[in-house]
Amino acid sequence: MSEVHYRACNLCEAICGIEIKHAGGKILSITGDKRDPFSRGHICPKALALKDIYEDKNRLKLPVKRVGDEWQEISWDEAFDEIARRIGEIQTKYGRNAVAVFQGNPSVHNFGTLLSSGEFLKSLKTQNNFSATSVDQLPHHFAAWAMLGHPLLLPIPDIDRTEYFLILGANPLASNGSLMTAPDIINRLESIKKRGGKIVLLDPRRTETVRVASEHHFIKPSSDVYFLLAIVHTLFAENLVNLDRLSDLTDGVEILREVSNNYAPEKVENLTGISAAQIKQIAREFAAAKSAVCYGRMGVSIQKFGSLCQWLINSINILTGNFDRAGGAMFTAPAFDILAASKGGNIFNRWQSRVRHLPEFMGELPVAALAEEILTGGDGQIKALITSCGNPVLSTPNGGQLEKALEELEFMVSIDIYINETTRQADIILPPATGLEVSHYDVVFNLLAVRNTAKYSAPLFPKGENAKYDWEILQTLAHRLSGKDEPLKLVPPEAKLDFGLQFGQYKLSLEELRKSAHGVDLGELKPCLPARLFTENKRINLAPKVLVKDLERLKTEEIKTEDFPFALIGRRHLRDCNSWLHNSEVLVKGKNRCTVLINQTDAEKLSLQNNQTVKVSSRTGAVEIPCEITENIAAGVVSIPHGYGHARVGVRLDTAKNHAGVSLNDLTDDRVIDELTGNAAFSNVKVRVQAI
Ligand SMILES: Nc1nc2c(c(=O)[nH]1)N[C@H]1C(S)=C(S)[C@@H](COP(=O)(O)OP(=O)(O)OC[C@H]3O[C@@H](n4cnc5c(=O)[nH]c(N)nc54)[C@H](O)[C@@H]3O)O[C@H]1N2
Ligand SMILES: Nc1nc2c(c(=O)[nH]1)N[C@H]1C(S)=C(S)[C@@H](COP(=O)(O)OP(=O)(O)OC[C@H]3O[C@@H](n4cnc5c(=O)[nH]c(N)nc54)[C@H](O)[C@@H]3O)O[C@H]1N2
Ligand code: SF4
Ligand SMILES: [Mo]
Repeated sequence: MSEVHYRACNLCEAICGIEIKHAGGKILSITGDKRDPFSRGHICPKALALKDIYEDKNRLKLPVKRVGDEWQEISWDEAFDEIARRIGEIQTKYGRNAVAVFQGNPSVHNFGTLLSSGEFLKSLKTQNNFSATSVDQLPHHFAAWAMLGHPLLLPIPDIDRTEYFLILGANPLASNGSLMTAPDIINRLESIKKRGGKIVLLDPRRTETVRVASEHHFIKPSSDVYFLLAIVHTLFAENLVNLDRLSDLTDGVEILREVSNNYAPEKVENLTGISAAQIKQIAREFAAAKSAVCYGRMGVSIQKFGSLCQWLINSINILTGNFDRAGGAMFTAPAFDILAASKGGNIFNRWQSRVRHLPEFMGELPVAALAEEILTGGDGQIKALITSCGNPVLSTPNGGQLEKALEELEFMVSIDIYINETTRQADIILPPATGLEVSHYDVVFNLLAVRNTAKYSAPLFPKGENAKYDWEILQTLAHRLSGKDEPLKLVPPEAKLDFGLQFGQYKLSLEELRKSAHGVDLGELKPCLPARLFTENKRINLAPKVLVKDLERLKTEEIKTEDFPFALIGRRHLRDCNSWLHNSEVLVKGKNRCTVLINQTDAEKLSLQNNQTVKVSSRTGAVEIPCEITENIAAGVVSIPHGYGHARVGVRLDTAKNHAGVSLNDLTDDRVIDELTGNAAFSNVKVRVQAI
């Protein structure tokens, strides 16, 4: 007799409802849950990987310790004892900051991890705290903090009601949406056009999302800031500015007029590759639409001017009255509100990285500084590293350098399910229970969703005998590291969740959510400003000094060199999930996806044949990779997906090794960053392409 289990898929931000048929501990099928009010039955192929992760023979089940080239299973107690002792010794000898932490992407897809990591960090008291945030969405947080007073108060495009959706540097048809939790994104986007609206997309590549767009414009990599300034310029020049309800709440409109003064569309057409006429038309249509929203994701976040871009995107929404209004950029009202107990205040540049003086933000330093902090001797040098849910060798700029740096560490611990490109260098790996063995409530992505919903999923399968959850590992480490005498008291995340739900605005409880296996709908996004602002004066700051000043950097932008004539960008594929799902056979089968895309004209100039192996080199490294000649990428631009490069010695990922590919981040540059925040600038890496 088979049974049915309902839960949310936690592999990406879309949190789709899934229906799992199972019998005797075996999964029979995974399909979309049609009764999930948010995802309405939609899933993507990645959901099937939940089965593969559960059954994966490479997945670690017990702590392992590296002895020479061998891994030995050890008990949890032994592992915790040794970690506490070694970390303690290193911090005593070299100081608190000698121990660094890197937390990766799956941390935010697991509420237990998320709600326990603060306690863990506190026990270490290190300023060398890093995460995937600084290779991703840091500029979004920065702009939200500078303008609205809180880094997590992120404006979400209300795509279910908008009439005009202007997208820069996002590919939701592959990524399923980001900082915009919107399951079934394809139908949500199609609906915009069905109701007479328009979708305009700016991307240096003709992506999967072009299929649903009304218009696509090739934009030169990293030139979005000029495009956005020209839109702002046009709004002022043509009297299209109308803040509507927010005009009494907003400061700095005149400053924005002034700073955009120099950026008439005619001045930026060569820089951006988009004609002045097109820029003006987009500005006019945007302002004239009944509702409109501008949204920019990875492509504009991971560039030299990422923070300026996110600021200007918010500004365009505000200047046209499309902020905190249906169909514009809006804010959620989550049932478990992590913002409820938080305050505003300064969270920027309270300390700096030792070597390059990169600024702290939200208690973190930019991960572009991690390798040099390990490699550069002197007081405050990093001697030990703890990674959790992360694979920075494949995910951070100049990963090859970090890989070498890890060899210099005196001690390294990884909390991870695999021996992969990063964790293979650890001394001890602590493997948590994961996926279908874990309960789920989305604390983060309900905050970033296009609709308010809530859903709790219990584990489908019990965790293995002797297994521990991530939160148990983090809380135990925190307890041991803090050296307190009182006995360890583990607090399950459910306790915190239940408390937060009951004190939340819907007065829900965990018990109620347990009864609603498909999740509960809490309605569309509602206007909430100024109440939800965190600025001291409860006003929107349209022209934060720190961002206005950063415009000065535009004048000193470097030009491309003859040595490295191509601009390298990344890409995501529907069946990839950053670096860690290539061990799933269903996801990796088919055509090789780790190729470099190159435009037809460029290929002709270099006399390349399709599928020929080429050498791509940059300041930091070189890779050999098959080329894919296409008209779907702008001339002068090439693209490689990130998250590959599994052929390294010692990696224990049997399936991934057969689809190894090369790592994009062996080419990206830790020195090329958004200098304001230190966020990695992965877009527009200067490279050379040669036939071999
Ligand atoms: N060039 C370039 N680089 C990029 C990007 C890009 O677009 N271009 N994208 C960036 C972005 S947006 C991100 S978010 C980062 C991601 O970068 P990371 O977070 O560093 O890398 P992931 O590939 O997500 O690796 C996740 C790790 O968590 C482990 N893991 C999976 N499930 C669990 C679990 O339940 N518990 C624990 N403890 N571990 C688990 C996996 O085995 C893997 O080691 O990559 C960034 N890097
Ligand atoms: N299938 C799949 N889904 C995922 C992930 C995955 O690895 N695979 N990762 C998840 C994660 S961690 C994240 S953060 C999200 C990211 O979600 P998205 O941001 O939607 O995904 P990307 O594919 O990185 O889209 C970035 C787009 O920016 C374009 N681009 C590059 N440079 C520029 C530029 O200078 N200007 C402009 N305008 N565009 C540029 C690229 O061509 C690309 O199409 O996806 C999530 N979902
Ligand atoms: S879109 Fe994301 S949440 Fe939905 S099934 Fe795919 S991976 Fe899971
Ligand atoms: Mo990400």
